[in-house]
Amino acid sequence: MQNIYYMSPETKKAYCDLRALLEPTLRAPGSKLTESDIEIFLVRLERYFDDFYQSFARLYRQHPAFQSRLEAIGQLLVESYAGRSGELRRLDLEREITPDWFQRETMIGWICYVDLFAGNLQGVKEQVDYLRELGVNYVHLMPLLKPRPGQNDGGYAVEDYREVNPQLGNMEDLEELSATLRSNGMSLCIDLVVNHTAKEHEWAQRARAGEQEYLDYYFTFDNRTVPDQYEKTLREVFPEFAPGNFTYYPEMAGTGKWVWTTFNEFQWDLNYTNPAVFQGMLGYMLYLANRGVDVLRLDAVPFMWKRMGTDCENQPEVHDLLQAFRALVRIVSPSVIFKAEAIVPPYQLVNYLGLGRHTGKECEIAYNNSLMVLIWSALASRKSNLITYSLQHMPQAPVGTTWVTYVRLHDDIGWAITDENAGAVGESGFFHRQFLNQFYSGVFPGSFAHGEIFQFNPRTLDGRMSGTTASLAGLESALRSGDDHAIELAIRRIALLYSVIFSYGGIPLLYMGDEIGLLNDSTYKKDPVKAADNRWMHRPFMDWEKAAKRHDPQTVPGRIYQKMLQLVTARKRAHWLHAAAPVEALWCGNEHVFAYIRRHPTGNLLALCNFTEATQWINTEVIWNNGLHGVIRDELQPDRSPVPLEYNQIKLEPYQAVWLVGD
Ligand code: OTU
Repeated sequence: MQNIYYMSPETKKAYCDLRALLEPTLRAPGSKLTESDIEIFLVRLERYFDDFYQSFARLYRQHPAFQSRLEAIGQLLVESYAGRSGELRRLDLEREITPDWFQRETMIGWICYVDLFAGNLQGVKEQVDYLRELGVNYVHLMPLLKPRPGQNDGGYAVEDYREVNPQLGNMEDLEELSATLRSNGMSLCIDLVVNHTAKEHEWAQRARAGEQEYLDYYFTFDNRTVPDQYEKTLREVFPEFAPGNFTYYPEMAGTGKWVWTTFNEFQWDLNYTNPAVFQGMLGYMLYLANRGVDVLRLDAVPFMWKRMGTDCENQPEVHDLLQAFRALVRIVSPSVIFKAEAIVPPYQLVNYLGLGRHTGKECEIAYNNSLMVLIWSALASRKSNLITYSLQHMPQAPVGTTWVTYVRLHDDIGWAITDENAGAVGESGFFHRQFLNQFYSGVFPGSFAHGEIFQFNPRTLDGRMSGTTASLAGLESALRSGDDHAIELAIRRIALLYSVIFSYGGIPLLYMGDEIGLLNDSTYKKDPVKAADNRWMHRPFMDWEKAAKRHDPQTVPGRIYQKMLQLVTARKRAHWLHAAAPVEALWCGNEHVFAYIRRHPTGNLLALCNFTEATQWINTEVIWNNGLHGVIRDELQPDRSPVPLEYNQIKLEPYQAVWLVGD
């Protein structure tokens, strides 16, 4: 032992015991591992053991199977390490010496559904040139593991984690695609649904058949007594199509059981108080890592631990689960990173990047849903007060982590604006959220938006929003009216929102079709599997006819596409946008302009964003007071020409964004 890493006596003993147990397996006759492979494994085991053990023991020390699970997990690590390809092991080493690979300003993300974009995995491979042209180097393919038949919540109800959805291809296709992406400098992100399985998953089927071992994989109850107690403090994620959080199965285990189903009836919440569930999910993680997946998007992580009397979200144990998983996957495949899907209030969100005793030990990246909600809020209200105040009061992403920033995704927009933040800028949180729903569903007088409310809850009057970026930003109504000015404004709004997520900090995600302004798609209503869920309106098929116009600046898709390329080019050369440069939202003296600064040792970058359809002026003090000097240039302009500062004012055209830097 190198004595670099501190371990308590208990941990050290557990480490030495496990190591002694694993060494013979590592060196077993027939093992493909060379002496140097084994050394690398053992160095990593030593490095990450404490991270793992602290959390694992906290969660399971009292469990009768604690020791046997610990040993089985050790064996699983060795087996997975031995099964990792030479190419992936090389990538592990490369990323170990470049741990900021996902924090770099060159990162550009892309998300799509395999079938909607290109039919199947083979089709995606054939479209790699399209992604290259856009400058993409991080590709998130929406759920592609084998889902249950029929309704499957867009693939978030997985029947088999070791199989690909047969409609999209098979595991070999996925491995081939990941290799193709890798050779093009692109990483692959896929969804791993960690909170629940489909009720058709093998574990669930065996639970339904009454096998006690598998009943313990889920939360099952004989009657409503305990579920009713939990329900008192639980929220409903899908109040319209899946009210309540428990489902009754009359035939189950012979007697009938209530099962915990936070989401749809067919999505069964896993019971992580059982270490067998932990080990099972770890097996899936390592399996997928070895197929060449670079980023695991951990779906619905906040719900992974339940505690009576709480909303059963964001419980402290969730962070121990993530830390334990994180450490183990780092031992086998350190090139793989975790993305937390936690759509929770800002003060909870940062925890998923690891705070306090979890610092540096949890997810590397997490969705910044606060930023997403706030840009849409600013666009509707034409005011920067709420976004500025809220972001100022949101903690920075900790060192070594970063956000995933986005304008739109496959989900609805939930108006995660806290009453405290709204109150601080003189708004009522409740009424502002109501306003946003009215605005984006097009009901509010003068609204440019075309969206629909998702999951209206008559009890709380809460509702969320569906619609594509372009439709919510006014392109759909502008095209219908044929008004050129309105079309121009809508295009500028799209570019404005994307300019924020390209520069605020984190990996910007381009949602498929936003680069050519795809509008809401109503064809989902004809598909019985999708019809009830209006989130499909913003999950359109790729429109290759529109895409064919992307190089023609006379067309609407061409105008949007050129602006996207401009953002991509500007971001990739802007070293200020590396995630290590802290970001700070600023007051700039004009309440219609959202301002933020990226602080970099070589000088700062100041972004100014006009959230209105009118010209805005800002006093140049904001430039000089924030560490910019000399000739001021706009990094967003292809020629970076000096910005005229007439009468000590900076002029912003309608919906214009600038990224200012000094000499
Ligand atoms: C996720 O979203 C997925 O993104 C959804 O598409 C799925 O339907 C869902 O999980 C179930 O698998 O509530 O409205 O804090 O907000 O997990 C979307 C996390 C959701 C949840 C999030 C969930």
